[in-house]
Amino acid sequence: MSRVLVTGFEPFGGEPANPSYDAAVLVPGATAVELPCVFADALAALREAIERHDPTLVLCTGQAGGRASITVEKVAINLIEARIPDNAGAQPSGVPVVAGGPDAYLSTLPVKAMVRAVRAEGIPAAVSYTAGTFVCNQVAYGLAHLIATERPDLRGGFVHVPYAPHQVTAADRPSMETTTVARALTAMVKASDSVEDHLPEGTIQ
Ligand code: PCA
Repeated sequence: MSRVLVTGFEPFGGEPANPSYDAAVLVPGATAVELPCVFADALAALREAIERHDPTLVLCTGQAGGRASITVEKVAINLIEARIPDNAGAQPSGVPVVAGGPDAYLSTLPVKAMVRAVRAEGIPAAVSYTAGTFVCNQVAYGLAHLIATERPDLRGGFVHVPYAPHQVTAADRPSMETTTVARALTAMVKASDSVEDHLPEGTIQ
């Protein structure tokens, strides 16, 4: 039986909520943990959650305001460039996530199969090739580094989700219902259980 940990983030940037955590708590059979949107604390909180719950699969999620679909992150980079201060007021720039670590990690999850699984639910999804340079990328990189260096049997990766409708005031800004995001996360958890992307390779549009 797989033990699934789904993390979301606390609200940041003046938002009243973070749809990533609000959706994480709705995934059946998974443990949901809220990570602080604080560079100094996020990776320690992730490590503590992994040690406490001993999952076989970790799906970390965060809000990507402005994106219209669920995006499964393929790449995490070893660079922090904070566009805004984090929730502790820190705004680091030009520093690595892990000093001496590789420049980037590619996700070990079957990202294309995950995207297809979400689309099969009738929910828009895409592979993303940048998780940004803020706390989400830090967590995506830190998780990949932990897997690569300490926990080879752990499966894990990062997913960004759109704003919730209540966060969006302008009619032309994309959003997604939290229950829909939760259905997408549930589908991705299921798809992640395959060791590799067994579906035919090829581009995914
Ligand atoms: N999104 C931010 C950090 C926390 C979150 O939910 C990001 O994309 O980096």
